[in-house]
Amino acid sequence: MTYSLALADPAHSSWSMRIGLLVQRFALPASLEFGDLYTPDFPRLMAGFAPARTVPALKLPDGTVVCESLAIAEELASRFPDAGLWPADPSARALARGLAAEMHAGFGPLRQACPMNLRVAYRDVPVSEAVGADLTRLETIWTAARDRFAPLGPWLCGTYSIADAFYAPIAARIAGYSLPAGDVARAYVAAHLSDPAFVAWRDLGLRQGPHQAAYDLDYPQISWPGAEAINPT
Ligand SMILES: N[C@@H](CCC(=O)N[C@@H](CS)C(=O)NCC(=O)O)C(=O)O
Repeated sequence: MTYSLALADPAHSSWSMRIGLLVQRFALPASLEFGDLYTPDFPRLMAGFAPARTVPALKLPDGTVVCESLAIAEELASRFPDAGLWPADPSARALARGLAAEMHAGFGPLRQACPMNLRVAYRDVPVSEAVGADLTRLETIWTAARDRFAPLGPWLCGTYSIADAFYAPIAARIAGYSLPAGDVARAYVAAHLSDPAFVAWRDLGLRQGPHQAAYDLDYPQISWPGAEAINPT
């Protein structure tokens, strides 16, 4: 038996994207199994990953099922220590762990107001106080990481890590909803938009999964932004 990963609509399931992107970016040996959200396909997929209730869910070679994105990422990092899922530098690793955990636990207003949709981009999206506070917090923590680790590479803690996979769907929202972003956030979002694994994941999202009407929002649509087109604050 091998590793298998239960995931849902690549265009919409942000938790699926985090782990799917991680597995693909680090070429980890896991087979991806997709089920369409809000269709009978989804419970059918999950039946094979009991007792998991949500995606992503990872089935280990011994049949153990791991749920919760952060636990899955940690388990993969332990099982593939040479892959470099966390930064090698201990300080960078500690910071990356905190960043990933903050994402896993937070940013509810932003996630709720701007559900992930890799198929369309909008402009003139109103930014509530709570969403604005989330964006400010992102700028703060991304800046703290980038100020320290920029010499090691374009990602939060230098090299691409679990922390970056966790923030990829946030980058997609900032781009796709034309949300205001400061200089650090704009550069970081741009790094995601031009990352080949991100591009490949979005391409999968364009091709796979049904149209989910619940994700249609009534804002003016624009074409998907290139890396240069993120809104300044
Ligand atoms: N805290 C969970 C959240 C997972 C989650 O909410 N996944 C959504 C898809 S993005 C899901 O499975 N929804 C189906 C359901 O709740 O029935 C994690 O980190 O994995």
